[in-house]
Amino acid sequence: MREQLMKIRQDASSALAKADSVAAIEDIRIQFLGKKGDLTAVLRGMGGLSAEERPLIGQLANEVRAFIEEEIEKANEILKAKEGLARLATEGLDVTMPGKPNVIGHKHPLTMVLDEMKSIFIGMGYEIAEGPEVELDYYNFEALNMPKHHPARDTQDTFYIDETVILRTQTSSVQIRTMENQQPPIKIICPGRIYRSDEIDATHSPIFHQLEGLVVDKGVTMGDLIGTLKLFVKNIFGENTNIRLRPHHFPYTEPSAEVDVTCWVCGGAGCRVCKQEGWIEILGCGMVHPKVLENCGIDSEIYSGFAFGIGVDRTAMGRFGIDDIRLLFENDIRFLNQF
Ligand code: 2NL
Repeated sequence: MREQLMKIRQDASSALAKADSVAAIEDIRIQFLGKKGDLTAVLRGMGGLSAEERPLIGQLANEVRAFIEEEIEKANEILKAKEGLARLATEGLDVTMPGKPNVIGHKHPLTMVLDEMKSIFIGMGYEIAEGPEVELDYYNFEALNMPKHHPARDTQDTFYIDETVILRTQTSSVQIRTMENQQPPIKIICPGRIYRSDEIDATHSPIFHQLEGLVVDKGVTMGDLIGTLKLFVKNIFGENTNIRLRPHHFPYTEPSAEVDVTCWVCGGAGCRVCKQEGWIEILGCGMVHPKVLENCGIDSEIYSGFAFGIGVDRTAMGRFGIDDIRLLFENDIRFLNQF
């Protein structure tokens, strides 16, 4: 029996040395230590032993069990360590691999054109003024000579927060705020996002951008306005660009004009882009209405001023040959990467 036990000890030990999985180790445990295992079978035969021998064999059997249990634990640990090493070999971090390159973006075409416009006016001594997009009806309409029910409000239908608060339809509201707070000389541009309740199509978006300009001082004339606009268009569209003023009506300027520039595609000969006209409309302007000056506490007997509003989106579309305004707002990388 002693020999049988020593053989079980030896067999278990060599079987464990060859076991290469958790399942194999578990099979060995069942084979040697299980209820129907080899060790149990030996112990069953202990009934036939003498009273002296029984405790000795019993003790030996316990030692063999303890030894095998320990060996099983060791085998499991070795296996775990081996598995860890194997995982490291396949999943490990290769620090010599090149890193993922950062994709470097660039300015949105609208921002490019807007930055260019700003720097032209800054070069002429203008300051940049900014204000809220959620605006009081007063600053957007009333102060600009457009009282409630004025027909000109129809062309600038907007989004209403409530009776008195709206999304601004032009950045003139910023200019009104500036004139309220500051006596002339005033020489500012107001770039920014504006809103109109328009149906979306290739040339209309409910959100677009404007750059308005305002100069108020003693003796400011229409000649100053025209000179300023000429300098601006030559800078942004090229030295050969000219302008043409057509009489118009805005409630906030008197006189008012719409301004065309010579077509940037054909140079005035007539083409598809300018619809054979040779001219493209890009902005509106005029001399600030005396009533608007008075609304802001500026004496219209002493001061005069000019103002203009340029569509940034339309200018960007012209400059880059973009034929659908929606492309400017969809943020499709395939489109934006072209600029
Ligand atoms: C356009 C072009 C324009 C103005 C904006 C303005 C601002 C003040 C006073 C007087 Cl504070 N005018 N801005 C003037 C003329 C045209 O925008 O096509 N607007 C519908």
